[in-house]
Amino acid sequence: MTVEETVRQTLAELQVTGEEAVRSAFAEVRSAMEQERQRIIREGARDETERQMIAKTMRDRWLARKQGLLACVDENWLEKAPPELKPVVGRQFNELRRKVIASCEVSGLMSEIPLMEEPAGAAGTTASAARRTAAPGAARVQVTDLTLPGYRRPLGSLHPVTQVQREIEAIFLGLGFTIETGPEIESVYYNFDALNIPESHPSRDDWDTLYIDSQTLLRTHTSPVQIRAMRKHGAPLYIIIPGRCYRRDNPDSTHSPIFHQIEGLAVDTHITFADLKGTLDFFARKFFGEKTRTSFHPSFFPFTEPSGEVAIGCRFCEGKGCRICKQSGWIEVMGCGIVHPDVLRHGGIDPLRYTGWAFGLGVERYAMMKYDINDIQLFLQSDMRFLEQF
Ligand code: FA5
Repeated sequence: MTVEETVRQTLAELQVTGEEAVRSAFAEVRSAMEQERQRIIREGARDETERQMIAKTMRDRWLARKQGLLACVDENWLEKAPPELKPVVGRQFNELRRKVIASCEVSGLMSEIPLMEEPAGAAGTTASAARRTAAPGAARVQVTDLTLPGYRRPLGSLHPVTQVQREIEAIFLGLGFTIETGPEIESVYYNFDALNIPESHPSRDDWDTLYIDSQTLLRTHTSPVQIRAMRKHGAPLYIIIPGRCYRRDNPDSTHSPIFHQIEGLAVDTHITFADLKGTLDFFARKFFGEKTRTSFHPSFFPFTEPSGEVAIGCRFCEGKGCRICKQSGWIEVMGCGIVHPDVLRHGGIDPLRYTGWAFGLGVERYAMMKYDINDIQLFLQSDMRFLEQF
């Protein structure tokens, strides 16, 4: 029975009823695939076009979604396996799939299939003419046909979130800030305690934070790197901290469980709220356009005192009030404030000598504003129709 005939029948029809029989049925399929692969490598190809065709045929024969041999194994063996054999069939299927994917990948196969040509002695004839006239059984050597066109690989581009992150970084680098990074798997101490976030704060709840164990979590913001950087570098300090953050937020058009933030931190002698306002106003005009107006509203973060929210004049209605700004004329773009003295202390910096300001913004939300994107989920879906626009 050929491998096609075998995989078009169910295990019951093949009278495979025990675990050992399942293993040997899969071993036969693996060996059939390996033999085919060895055969096409042994036979080689006459030219680049034929080599590509042989590799693609092998890939499609085994991996085509509908009629490929692997799809048949899935449909007839795995899906129709009796419940008691499901675990072993599942394991065997995964192993087979890994093997087939690795063995039938087109570029890998092509690199193994040799080009079969006559010896270099056939001077004066073209490669194909020489092949036609060559005596059967003449020695075959591998020749690369340099006249064939090369492979065209489509050019990629940076993800829109990375583009916006780099744009924001460039503005602050221009102001003399440097970039600092920190771990995404963070301790409860750095993520909450050192930032003055009390045990009772709702953000520490299991429903808001993804814990790894009771003392370790996926960081919910980039603020813990404030403490790490203060301890590492001391003051004065002018840094921005880009990075991925995680929250147990249900995905919707403006929330994603994985998103990016950029944190800013300036610590020096005589830093005041005026420095914060001046810097963030400059940043907003650079990023959103010179005519952008900013507004600072009081807010609360445990790690800054006083705390604020920065809003920019709505670019869609020019401050008149619309659906996007919820008729307020303003769109909130970041949280900020003067670094709490306790946070400086946790960072090993004397709050009587130094003061500081900090801010934190969501990069996806900036990309959404910049490119007029109405659903944050698009950033993570890897849909080429979306990504190709950037
Ligand atoms: C914070 O995370 C503070 N650490 C920011 C900060 C730093 C304030 C320094 C003061 C000083 P907040 O929870 O508001 O704040 O998050 C900041 C930004 O992250 C939000 O404005 C939003 O743009 C973005 N963000 C938060 N949660 C999500 C989410 N689930 N999906 C996408 N973006 C999010």
